[in-house]
Amino acid sequence: GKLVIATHNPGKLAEMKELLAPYGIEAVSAGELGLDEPEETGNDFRSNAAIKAIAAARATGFPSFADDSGIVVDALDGAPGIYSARWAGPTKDFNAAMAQIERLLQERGATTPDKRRAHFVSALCVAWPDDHLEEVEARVDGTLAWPPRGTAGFGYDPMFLPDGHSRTFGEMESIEKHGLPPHGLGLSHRARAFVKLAEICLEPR
Ligand code: ITT
Repeated sequence: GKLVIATHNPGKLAEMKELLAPYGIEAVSAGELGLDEPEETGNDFRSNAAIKAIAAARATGFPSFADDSGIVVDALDGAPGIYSARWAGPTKDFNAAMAQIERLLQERGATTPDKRRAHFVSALCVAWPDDHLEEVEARVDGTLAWPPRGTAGFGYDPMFLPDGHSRTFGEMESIEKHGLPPHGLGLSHRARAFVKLAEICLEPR
């Protein structure tokens, strides 16, 4: 059947399409459909994912899949968290957003890896037109590198060094960031959440 991917973020959309590829689902994005972006008024990742998925399902009459995600920095009391996109401003300048994180870390004397802990969170929600919902959430832990490394991925990827790896997400091919075979199963927050969602409501074919 048809599925709407309720995102306007091209980096996310590319990853969601790759994760959905083995399921033979025909997906079309909210951006391609020209859907309005609902205001993300929730206080957590889960509620913002639900807001986006429900809005797209109601607008289109098709099941709709949304991700709300962000980077949570321990030394910054969890910032930017659900405000990760907003920290990049209207011009979506993630180099500036990463530099801002680094400036705040330096101010707090966070120079050693143990003081530079962070994790990405992804909340995924599928909403059906009858308002049925499935929701999952997952995270990946790591440390923040400086200067940023690599040009792959999007957002804060060049700064994020996942535990157990020597390269940042910005230095990984998407298949390795996802943790798809032969690299294991589920590395990124989004891939891990997707694995949980697939167990609930997707059948490979
Ligand atoms: P949509 O709401 O249209 O999906 P958005 O970019 O506004 O797009 P979010 O509100 O969920 O989405 O913001 C998430 C931000 O967190 C995103 O813009 C990135 O900067 C960051 N982020 C999330 N996942 C990431 C990843 O895998 N790698 C790097 N940065 C990520």
